[in-house]
Amino acid sequence: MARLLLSAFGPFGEHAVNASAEVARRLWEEGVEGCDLVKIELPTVRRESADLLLHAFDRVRPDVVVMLGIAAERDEITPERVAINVDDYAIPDNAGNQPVDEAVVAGAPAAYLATLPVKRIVAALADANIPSRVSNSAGTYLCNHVSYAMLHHIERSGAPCRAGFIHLPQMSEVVPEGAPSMPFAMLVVGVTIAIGAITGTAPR
Ligand code: PCA
Repeated sequence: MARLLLSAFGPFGEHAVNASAEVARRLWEEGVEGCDLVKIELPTVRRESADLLLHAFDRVRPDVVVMLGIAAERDEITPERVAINVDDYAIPDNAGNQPVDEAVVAGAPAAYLATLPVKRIVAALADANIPSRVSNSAGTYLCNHVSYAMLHHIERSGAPCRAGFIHLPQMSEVVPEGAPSMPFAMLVVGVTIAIGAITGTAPR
């Protein structure tokens, strides 16, 4: 059994529903094969989000951390290759913070590579006909923020844990006709397959 910490974000900006939180809740309710799953929903607030996540990490001591969020302009599931030490928000977070060109962690390295098997995740999703690609930028907003903070924390603690961020499209059920999205059921299956590719239970 892999101990999995699964994080997701709640609503933010114009997104009254965040598909990542809905998917995480469904997986937590139904369970994921081969995983002892702990779920945490993070507020879309700069310091609070990472503080809560790192606190959960220290308590849970997971083997794997999968962080979820939405990238509403995308229509594919996109595991992120890298997290950068930059907070540069195009819109304020839910507490009104809008840092420009600031560090996530002052004095820390410029970037960390995710330690999830991003190519294996994409291959497993392709096998299931679920649109996916590796992304080389998680942006400079909250998703990159928590991803960087988590990878930095793991690096410093020396914990034997793999971690990374996966951006999801918004769920089709809540977007206007024609906007980029993916049906909720496909998102649930997709994230399940991604977790299987990480923990070794995927059928390939
Ligand atoms: N997406 C935002 C923050 C919360 C979310 O779900 C992002 O991509 O940074």
